[in-house]
Amino acid sequence: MVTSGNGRIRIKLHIQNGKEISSVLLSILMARGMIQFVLINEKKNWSAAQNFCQVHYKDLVSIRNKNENEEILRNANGNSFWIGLFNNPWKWSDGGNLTFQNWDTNQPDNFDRNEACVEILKNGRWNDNNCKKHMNFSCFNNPKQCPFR
Ligand SMILES: [Ca+2]
Repeated sequence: MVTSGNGRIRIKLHIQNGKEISSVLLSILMARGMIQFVLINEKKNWSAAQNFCQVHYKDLVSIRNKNENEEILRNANGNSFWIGLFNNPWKWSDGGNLTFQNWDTNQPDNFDRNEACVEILKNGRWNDNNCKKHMNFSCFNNPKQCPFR
């Protein structure tokens, strides 16, 4: 579903298969800088999600401020999903600086010393989790490449 508002295009799209025509359309829109974030409704472990985003988009999503945190949450369907934050010390998959953090209460806890990847919960807060866990994830394009800003 594509809706426009405030001169921007928001997309809420459920991709069951990355090869569907819908994801091609999405790639074009993202390449043109018309949208920034997309939630992939396909469950993968963190590394597979990272790879998928790097192949089909730019990378797993980075969140640099509160506005971006809310923006990507808006498309989330009330489910938690992987974001591009990993390892300790924490860093973003796209190499960006960690300028904003939004951990949930008592997180990150590195539970069982086995949590090196980060999900965003439905309340918008972050939790470190086991990288092997399969869940939805969010990819983004590079705003610097956006010709319309
Ligand atoms: Ca945790």
